[in-house]
Amino acid sequence: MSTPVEYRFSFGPWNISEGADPFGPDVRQPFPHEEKFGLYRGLGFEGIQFHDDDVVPGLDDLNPAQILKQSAVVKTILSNQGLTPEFVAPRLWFAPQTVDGGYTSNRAADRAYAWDRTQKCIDIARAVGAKAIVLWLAREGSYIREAKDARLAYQRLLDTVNAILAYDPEIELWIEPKPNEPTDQAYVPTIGHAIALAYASTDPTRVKGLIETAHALLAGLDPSDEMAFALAHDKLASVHLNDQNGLKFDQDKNFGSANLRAAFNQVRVLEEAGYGSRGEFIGLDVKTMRTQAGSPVTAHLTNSREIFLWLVAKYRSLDHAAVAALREARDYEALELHIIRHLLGI
Ligand code: XUL
Ligand code: MN
Repeated sequence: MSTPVEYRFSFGPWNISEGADPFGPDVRQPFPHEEKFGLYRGLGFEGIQFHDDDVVPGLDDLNPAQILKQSAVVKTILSNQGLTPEFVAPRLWFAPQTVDGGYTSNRAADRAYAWDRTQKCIDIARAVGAKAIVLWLAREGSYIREAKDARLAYQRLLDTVNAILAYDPEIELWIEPKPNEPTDQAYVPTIGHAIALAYASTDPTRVKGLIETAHALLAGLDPSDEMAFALAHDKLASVHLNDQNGLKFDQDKNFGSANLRAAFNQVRVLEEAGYGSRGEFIGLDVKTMRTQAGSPVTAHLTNSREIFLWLVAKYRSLDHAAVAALREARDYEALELHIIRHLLGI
């Protein structure tokens, strides 16, 4: 057996939120990003995930020198706090130019905006010392199928991937698939789609995936199998562990809170593959309940981290020989009971 992985955890500043939802306003006081950076280590997290404008607010109106100056300020804060910037993601779903997507918009001016913003995001990633950008392709999809030429859209996405690889010879590109929300149907709904783009690209070694539990569930797939698929291709660069109670809006519930056994299986697959042994982070993309009072509210982050570690302990204390024997005997009824018993601690 290889040495057990000592996990490193990450989250993004958006995971400490003011609690607005589509039906109501903020319910908690805003908590400034710079003060959030000071909370990470105390909460047990050492990786920080960014959107480009988390690092450089208002970047659309800034010139390259101003962008680099602000990135340097954040880099210094991170090094003073002992934090590692895991990735920077271009926020391509907020600006008026992105109402119909960026890279796949039907309008050339919108596509130009998306590419300009992506270059800025890569510059920011390099300036803060992150080795990757993440593409959550929020609006790269359609509300109705007739709106766009889907085949052309895939070509445009591949052209973008290749342009990113050409723009910077070292940056990695991690695609975070999601099947819907905010669009009706996204063009990269699963990790299979993301990995196909990686292999079709000019440098497959630098194109990888980030799998979010809730997104896989929204696609009707098992998150642990999605993770196993990416791991089999050595393309699981990061995860957004959380949970989701059935097919509804993207809930970002605490890891393991809706389906403990599915969470256990994600942990099992990660453990079996040695995920984390090359410094990969356990990212937690969790949202607190809107009912939660206080500012800042961080219990959802520490709770999800703790649940993850409890499940790691559960996996490590499993009778692996018994599991192997039951697999060999093809006695899956007994195997299921063995797992449930173990999870219940009976
Ligand atoms: C959206 C989502 C985002 C990405 C980062 O559903 O998960 O938080 O993880 O942009
Ligand atoms: Mn996510």
